[in-house]
Amino acid sequence: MRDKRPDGIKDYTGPAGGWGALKAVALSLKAQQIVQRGAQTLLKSNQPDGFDCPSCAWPDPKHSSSFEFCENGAKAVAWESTAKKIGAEFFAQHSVADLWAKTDHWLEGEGRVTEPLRYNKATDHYEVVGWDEALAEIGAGLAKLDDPNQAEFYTSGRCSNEAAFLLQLFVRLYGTNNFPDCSNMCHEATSVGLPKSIGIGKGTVSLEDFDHADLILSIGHNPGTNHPRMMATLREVSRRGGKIIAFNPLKERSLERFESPQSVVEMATFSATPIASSYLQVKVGGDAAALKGISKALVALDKAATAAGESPVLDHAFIAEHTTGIDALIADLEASEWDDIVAASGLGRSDLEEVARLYSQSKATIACYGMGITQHRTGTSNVQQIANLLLLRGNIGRPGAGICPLRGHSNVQGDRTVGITERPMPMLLDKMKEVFGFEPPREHGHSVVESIAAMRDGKAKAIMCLGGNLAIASSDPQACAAGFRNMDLAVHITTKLNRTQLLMAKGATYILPCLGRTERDTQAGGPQSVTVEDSMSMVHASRGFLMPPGENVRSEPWIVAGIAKATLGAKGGIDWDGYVANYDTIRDSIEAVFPAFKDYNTRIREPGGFHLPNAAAERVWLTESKKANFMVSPGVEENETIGDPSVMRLTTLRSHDQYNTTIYALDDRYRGVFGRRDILFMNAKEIARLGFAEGDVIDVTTALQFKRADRIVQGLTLVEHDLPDGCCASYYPETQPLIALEDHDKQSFTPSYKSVPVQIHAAGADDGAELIVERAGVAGRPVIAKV
Ligand SMILES: Nc1nc2c(c(=O)[nH]1)N[C@H]1C(S)=C(S)[C@@H](COP(=O)(O)OP(=O)(O)OC[C@H]3O[C@@H](n4cnc5c(=O)[nH]c(N)nc54)[C@H](O)[C@@H]3O)O[C@H]1N2
Ligand SMILES: Nc1nc2c(c(=O)[nH]1)N[C@H]1C(S)=C(S)[C@@H](COP(=O)(O)OP(=O)(O)OC[C@H]3O[C@@H](n4cnc5c(=O)[nH]c(N)nc54)[C@H](O)[C@@H]3O)O[C@H]1N2
Ligand SMILES: [Mo]
Repeated sequence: MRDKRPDGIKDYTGPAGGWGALKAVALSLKAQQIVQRGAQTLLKSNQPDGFDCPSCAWPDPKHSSSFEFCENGAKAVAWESTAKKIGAEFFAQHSVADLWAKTDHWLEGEGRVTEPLRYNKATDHYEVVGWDEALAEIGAGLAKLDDPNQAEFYTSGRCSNEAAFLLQLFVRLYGTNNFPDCSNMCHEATSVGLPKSIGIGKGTVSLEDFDHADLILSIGHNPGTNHPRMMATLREVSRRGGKIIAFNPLKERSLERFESPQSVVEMATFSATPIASSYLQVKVGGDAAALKGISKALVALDKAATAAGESPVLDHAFIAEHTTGIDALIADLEASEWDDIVAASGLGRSDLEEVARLYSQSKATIACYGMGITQHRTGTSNVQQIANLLLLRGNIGRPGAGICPLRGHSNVQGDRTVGITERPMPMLLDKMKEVFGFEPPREHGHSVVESIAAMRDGKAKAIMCLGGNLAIASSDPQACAAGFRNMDLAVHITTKLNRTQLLMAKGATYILPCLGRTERDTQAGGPQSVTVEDSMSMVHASRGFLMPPGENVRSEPWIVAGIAKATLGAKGGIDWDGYVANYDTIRDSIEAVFPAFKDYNTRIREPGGFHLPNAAAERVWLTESKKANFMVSPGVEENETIGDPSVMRLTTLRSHDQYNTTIYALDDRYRGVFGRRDILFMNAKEIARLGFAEGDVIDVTTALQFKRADRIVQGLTLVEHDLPDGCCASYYPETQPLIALEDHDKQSFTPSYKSVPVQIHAAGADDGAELIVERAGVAGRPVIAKV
């Protein structure tokens, strides 16, 4: 332990979870002034008759009798059901210039937006506008574009199946497939990679499979923070002797030790359950090499076993019956040199061989992964290599085994299922045509990266955002700011105020306030429920019960239908009012387009909902070859060879107190950071090698291919953290300006948020550049990014 650390930095020695988690829940309820109401709300989260927690997409245990909530779910619920509100008075008081100078944390922290707003350039204020007027103007603005492909329709994955389905119907009838969505920045590598490997772009496991697995590979995700309810599952696996192997450049505390807030014994005795049995600190961006090393070692074990007359290690019968491409895969593995694998992964050969050995002994393995795998230039092939490893031992489509991508937003998977995609399958469009009698556009639309480029380059004229904080969540806020300011029309459907809504279009900008999951949604046909799909393809109903924050706040389906009507008039003959009056009718249409939703309205009324069919889990492969395919990706390096020892690889992380761009508070308890976010983590040896000391204030610039004068973030403080050599880490979104829009996975367009080549410099003078991302930290200077 060091004696003197920078302000707000401590050595955190406890487990994840435990009393700290319960204390954090109490504090977040207090901060939102809802101690009474908050506790009542939490008891309703993830219950059969309650609302779906808006935080993560981890499924709920089927027979949950006690309440299922977690620290970060509690923070999300508290943040949404806050007693704080911003309406006419707030916006009269604060000009946009005034709001721009506030931190992102402050903007959202002011509370729920309660009135529809229109920006007035003359006064530089948002002003209250009536719904009818706003909708009519937005409709006219969209209707007058020369080409529907000049409009972009962004969705963030919190919206319900019902809102998402109405949006895709409206937008396709309007005439474009421009559906950038948060998935494009998240699990797109899964959506693109897995269909080629196993014929479906989703995970194949159910929660019950975890009861039967004896090995969990946990790759590039941080469940203690981002999927805390998963910790109960991992804890059970560990307690019954299952092995968990973690691959992560950071030693995440929850993967080391976890104290269950729901275990009376652990809480009373301050004991904790060890989680990972092995922890491999892979280099940032080193997973491709690590996965190849494990597969290579596995093939070698198989050869040795066969030679010795022992039972084989690969599942040859499965491979022969169910797969293609094994020979090419083995040839590539044999051609991959151990020296290259070791150098690129940062892991020892013997460590990778040991993983292969443990894997060869496992009867049923699940591989879980998150953003540490997908947000790379090789995101798609990283995902496919995980599938390869599982297929080698037949670990897909049998109990206790499978692939488990940990989805992000609570309904990001559902939004995709019901048609939010810029690259629709012909089958979906044919069905839309059959059910609604119009010819939908066939041309592929824009993903996030493509939309931002179109906005920046003047090809797009209008953007509508159903939730999210696109300009800050995306890479390249420089391009995003230029793009949003270039618009003739920008519309934000939102619960809270955020930075993207302060990038004023050169034409008109609107903010439309919507209900959250926790709130009562009453329409002409009575109280309504919505539906969502979790990470494991379970669809269930969600019904809020709190009073809406204001009488002018509307549901997302209501707003989307309103804009559709105002834009399209009678075109298409859709009964938008009927849909809004009774969401059962939306679900009937979803069922008509997607047969998997058979008896939708009946089945969501059963407690726990229903499971969507998953062909790969039944070993039916919906690929062109009708088999599962081993996908070969040559080489082991995902980035250009660095060569220059001053270039470090930066990965961008979520703290324990944030939800994507929403910053609940400035602490990151498990990593020992309190009251600040203006930090660059690096190991002590590397800090010294680069000629610095812990606590030094530095500037970071983008290196190599995407270097540019304005790709700089100033004023971060160096903090020692156990990371592999050559790697550093910072918080997302503070270092967003370092990531070029063009730096993404070629196949899926997922930005390379987790592997940015950077250089570190002694802090230069703050040149007063315009501030776009979080001004964070009690100590040190504000983080400055030039825009
Ligand atoms: N409380 C809370 N819950 C959330 C969210 C939130 O912000 N807050 N966000 C939601 C969303 S949208 C998503 S997508 C998920 C995200 O959940 P995660 O996938 O867990 O997301 P991250 O925090 O980005 O970090 C992933 C982990 O990858 C590791 N990592 C970084 N680079 C690499 C690498 O190159 N290789 C490997 N193997 N690991 C690496 C990091 O150290 C970190 O532990 O969580 C969802 N749930
Ligand atoms: N550097 C870096 N960048 C990243 C990532 C990373 O790991 N590193 N992760 C990426 C990932 S995985 C994702 S998913 C994206 C997230 O990108 P987004 O989904 O765009 O971002 P969020 O921060 O989740 O959006 C928060 C905003 O959503 C609005 N909101 C909240 N609840 C509701 C609701 O119920 N309805 C509506 N209409 N609005 C609501 C609020 O205004 C809030 O400000 O960011 C990506 N960006
Ligand atoms: Mo995400």
